[in-house]
Amino acid sequence: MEVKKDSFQALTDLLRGHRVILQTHDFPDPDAIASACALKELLSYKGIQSEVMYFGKIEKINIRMILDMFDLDVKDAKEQKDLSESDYVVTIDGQKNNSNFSNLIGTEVACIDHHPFVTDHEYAFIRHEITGACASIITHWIMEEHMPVSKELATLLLYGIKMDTRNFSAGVTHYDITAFDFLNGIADVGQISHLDNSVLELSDLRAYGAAIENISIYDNVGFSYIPFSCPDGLIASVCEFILSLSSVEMAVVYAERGGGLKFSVRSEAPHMNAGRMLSMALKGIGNGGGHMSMAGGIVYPEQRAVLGDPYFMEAVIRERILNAYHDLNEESKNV
Ligand SMILES: [Mn+2]
Repeated sequence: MEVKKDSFQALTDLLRGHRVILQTHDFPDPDAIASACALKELLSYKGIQSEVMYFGKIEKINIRMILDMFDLDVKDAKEQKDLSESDYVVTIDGQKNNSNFSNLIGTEVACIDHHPFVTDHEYAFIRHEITGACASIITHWIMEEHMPVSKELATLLLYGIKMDTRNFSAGVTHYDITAFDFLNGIADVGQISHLDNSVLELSDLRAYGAAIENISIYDNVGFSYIPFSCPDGLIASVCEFILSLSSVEMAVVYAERGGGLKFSVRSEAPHMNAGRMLSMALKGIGNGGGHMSMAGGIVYPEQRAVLGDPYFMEAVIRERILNAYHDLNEESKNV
């Protein structure tokens, strides 16, 4: 019988006898982790050992939870000292040379992905399916190979699919649904809902608390200052939280950052370009930019003095933001 070029058997034929590294995209999300760790198990079922690696950080609480809950062994690629060009690298949930894919020492021989092709790297093996989640591809292989699936593995894969399809509402295909149907009978629903309900850490509440304490609203713009340093993702979540207030059309949250300030903006105001607004507001004291509905920016420590007396800092920032906001509003009326 002829072996299909993108079949699981073609992949095992390629990898057998080599050191195999499964590399996810940088800052891996649940789908990337689930796909790589499930593939590791499936390869091991066929007698091939492999290691899962990533670049970037694992910051989000739900990802640290799945690593713990399912006792997963994923390695920070930066800390690996024994990599060699002869290692076989499988890129999973992403592609070599893409901006979210740092280069690992080794030879990229295979790619398993569900994103559109963005680079022209020549792989010896490609399994590509435009579908909601990469975890669906691995699930179908598991079904085809009749590998016994533990409750833990099914839960992990199901969670990956659920997260990448935003709860089966974005980019879902029949292929995802058949994978889901298979996993659903085995997975632990309680663990899935525990993960769904665990997006905040106790320490995050300090940032929310400070932001709520300091919130002020002027002309539908909500402002808040967090007087200590916190990760970008947390500042952005606090900003989205403030935008969810019914009286707020644009939210501006900034936090201390190494002597300077870190900004996050979210806007649902029609015709208001958040990126342009922040870039105008921070002109001369830092940098800002982004998209229509979201933006980020920074005020450098050496320019902080321009903001004047720390006591008035919040008022000065508010004035700069509101001026930019009104200028852009006027501009949009005149076109
Ligand atoms: Mn994915």
